[in-house]
Amino acid sequence: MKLVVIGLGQSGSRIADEFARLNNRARSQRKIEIVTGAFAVNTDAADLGGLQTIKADYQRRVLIGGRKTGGHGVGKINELGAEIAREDVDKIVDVLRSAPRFYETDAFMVIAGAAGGTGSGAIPIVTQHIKERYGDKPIYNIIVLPFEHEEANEERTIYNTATCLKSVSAVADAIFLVDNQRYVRKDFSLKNNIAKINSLVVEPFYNLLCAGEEKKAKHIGAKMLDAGDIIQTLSGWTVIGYGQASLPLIRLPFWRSRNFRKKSTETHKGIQAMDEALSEISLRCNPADASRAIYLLSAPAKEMNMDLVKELGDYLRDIAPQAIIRNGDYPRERGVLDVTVILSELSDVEKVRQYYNESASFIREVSRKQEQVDAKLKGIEEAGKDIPSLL
Ligand SMILES: Nc1nc2c(ncn2[C@@H]2O[C@H](COP(=O)(O)OP(=O)(O)OP(=O)(O)O)[C@@H](O)[C@H]2O)c(=O)[nH]1
Ligand SMILES: [Mg+2]
Repeated sequence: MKLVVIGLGQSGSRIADEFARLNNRARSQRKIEIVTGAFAVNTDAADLGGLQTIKADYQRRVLIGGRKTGGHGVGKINELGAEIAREDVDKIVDVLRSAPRFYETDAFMVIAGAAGGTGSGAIPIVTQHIKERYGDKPIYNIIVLPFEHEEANEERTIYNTATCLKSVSAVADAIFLVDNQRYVRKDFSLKNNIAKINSLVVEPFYNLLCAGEEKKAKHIGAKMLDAGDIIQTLSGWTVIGYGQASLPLIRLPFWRSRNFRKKSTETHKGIQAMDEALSEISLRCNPADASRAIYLLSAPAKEMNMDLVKELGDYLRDIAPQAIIRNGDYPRERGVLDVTVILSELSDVEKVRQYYNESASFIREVSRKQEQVDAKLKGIEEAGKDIPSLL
């Protein structure tokens, strides 16, 4: 599957840059392309300058709102991010066609952090306009949710996140939710290592996008997972996870026999990888709420068999009984067996509901404070009403 990737704001741009790097890896390791064009859009010139892989020309790194922000961002005011995006959206949508293999694109992926200003405000606008212009292709979002400490310390965090989520849910075909906090659960030092988080965010997409682009028979599984399967799966609120289990690289001769012990070891490893994919999923949710799901098993051809694929399907069916489940196998890699899982069309996402609820009380609080300020201002105006003005 081939994507045009567009990152908005700082986190969006950096993750788009990571997708560009993923494509370089696919090209050099596997001789295939999974990204037909990678673009970064920001109101902040310095952040655009800090990217590494997206080409450093004005058609790939697009500065918007220069006149309004002087190239310094919108300081977390996502209404301003949306306004600037509305003014410059034609520039953004037009530039996408400059991707050299644009016509091979299967879908668009637009990425932003929900808690900031530029990306959070721009993503619904850009998504909507891409949809209007290139309506024949699906358009997906990746929305990065803030760290807990940001929710606790910055008033606008929850409000920006809620308004961003509500707006994209009306326009995107599917929304991948990625919770920054999930990535610091096991390793708190990651809080200060955003680059590592970004590489963990995009890693699950590698095999998923590559599998359907393989041309060599030895890398095509019994059930190849292609763009069609992914497009059929993706809808509404979506999460993605990835897990792996290492396999012994050197086999002792008795391992070769297809005995019962080997099979159960493979199954065990497969389940272990799927368990990891589910527990490391990009946002905590209840798999039973998924109406669609997909899993991809990737392993050396020798390690793969239909029993294992079926076992994994049964396992996923148990925890997501409502879901239509699609699957694929991808003969690749050495020494590891890995599983990618997507749960989609989630009918409930507790975290999204929380943002909406908390934001509603924030809005009430803001208007109460504003009324107090207005009343005080009235008082001071009243006191000065008989003073002549020099204007
Ligand atoms: N995963 C990840 N999160 C990031 C990154 N950069 C910022 N964030 C998070 O994104 C949110 C802030 O959004 P940004 O993308 O920095 O904001 P912006 O879109 O550039 O908007 P302004 O700077 O306000 O104009 C916060 O929750 C950050 O923790 C990144 O590179 N990766
Ligand atoms: Mg910024």
